[in-house]
Amino acid sequence: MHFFQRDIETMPRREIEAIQLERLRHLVDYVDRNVPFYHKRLAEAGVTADKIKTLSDIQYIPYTTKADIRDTYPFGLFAVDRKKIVRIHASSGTTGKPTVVGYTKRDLETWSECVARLTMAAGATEDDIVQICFGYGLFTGALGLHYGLEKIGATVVPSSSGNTEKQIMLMKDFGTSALVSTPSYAYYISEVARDIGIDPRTLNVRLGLFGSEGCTVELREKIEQAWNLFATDNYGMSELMGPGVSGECRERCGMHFAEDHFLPEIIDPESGAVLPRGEQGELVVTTLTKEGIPLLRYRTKDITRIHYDTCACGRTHARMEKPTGRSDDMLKIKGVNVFPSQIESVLIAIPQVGANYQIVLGTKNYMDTFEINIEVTDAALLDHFGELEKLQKLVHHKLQTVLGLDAKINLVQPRSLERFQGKAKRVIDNRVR
Ligand code: DLL
Repeated sequence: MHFFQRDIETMPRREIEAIQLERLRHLVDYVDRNVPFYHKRLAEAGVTADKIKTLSDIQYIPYTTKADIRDTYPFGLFAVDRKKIVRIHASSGTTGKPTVVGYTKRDLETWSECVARLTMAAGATEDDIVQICFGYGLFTGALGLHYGLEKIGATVVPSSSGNTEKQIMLMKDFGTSALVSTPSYAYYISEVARDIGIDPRTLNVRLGLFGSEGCTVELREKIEQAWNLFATDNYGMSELMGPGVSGECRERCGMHFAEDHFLPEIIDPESGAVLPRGEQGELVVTTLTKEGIPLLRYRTKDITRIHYDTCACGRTHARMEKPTGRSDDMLKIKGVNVFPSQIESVLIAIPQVGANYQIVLGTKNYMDTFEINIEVTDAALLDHFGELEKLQKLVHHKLQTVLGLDAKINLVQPRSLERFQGKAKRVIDNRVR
């Protein structure tokens, strides 16, 4: 069993909790002094660092939401001078603007340590050649795994996503032994390999480091059989850091939190009340050590449960179950976060189409398909092929700019989509996982 930081990862619970308390108190003071938004929030709630005497006193601190990050776009929640920020990442927001996060040099160091821990817990070593098939860019997945894996001494192949046949060629030629991707892309690569006459089991890939989207036990088994590999899951989100928040060890009985850096809580998503240990609810996380954009009690919207007993691997850090869903309407399509409201605001700004639309998601070759049916405002348009094609291209382009995703656009007759008495059901999710 390999550990990246054995002493920390196997530390007795009361020591973990002592570190968390000390860091929490420091954090409250830090954001109070450095982030005007938190200064105001904490003052309104009457919270100061010396009021935090035990970990449960965290309950007096108000929650932070994605809307708070959006309202302070782009750098309003940063706690350091912009000069100290050495990297920016971003993920989708609920409106056209992304959710922006910034890292100091120390944040990048912590990030790679957290990722190093989870990759070693999953079984990666310096002997591995690891192909990273996440898209490199503002998305945290690729660069996050990249630096963590370099830290453990693995050989990193930053092949990015797409161009699947080339990915397979590199795997074969380089002897890639571990694969970083979404679970659905991992399965898709195996299908393409078969199509071009290569049995993926004959490739050398023995370990899967999957994350960024959910994966059922059934899909995991399919992937393992297709590749003859050991599949592990890891969880994270851009606002908290990216990957590195939690990850599975070889026991695969939950994803170990990096509890010295992240303090998790579970709350009732409706009432906001903190739930007793072991209950299922929305995950709320406080970043204990971040300098660039520290967050107090961030509502992740992911629904899960946390276990605190020591794992058979020896790690004492709490384990979170695979999220079963979300308490908001965010969709993960082809690994990209999409809010229906983003689509709506694009469509509303185009006069030739109405605000009536329907998002249809499906599965083809184990990958997501993404179509949007949109009513045009003037039926006459449907008889003019040239005009229709122009409009289709315009809608496609505008959505691509905002979402970073290709959607198949179907323009349909006015009033042809279903109408709803109550809350509109705009998403039809036929995906099989
Ligand atoms: O997906 C960070 C990441 C990259 C994690 C690579 C692991 C590997 P975001 O794009 O901000 O960040 O999306 C965060 O994705 O709130 C969950 O809803 C979902 N998610 C992430 N990991 C998992 C997972 C990255 N292992 C959102 N299982 C989160 C289920 C996941 N859902």
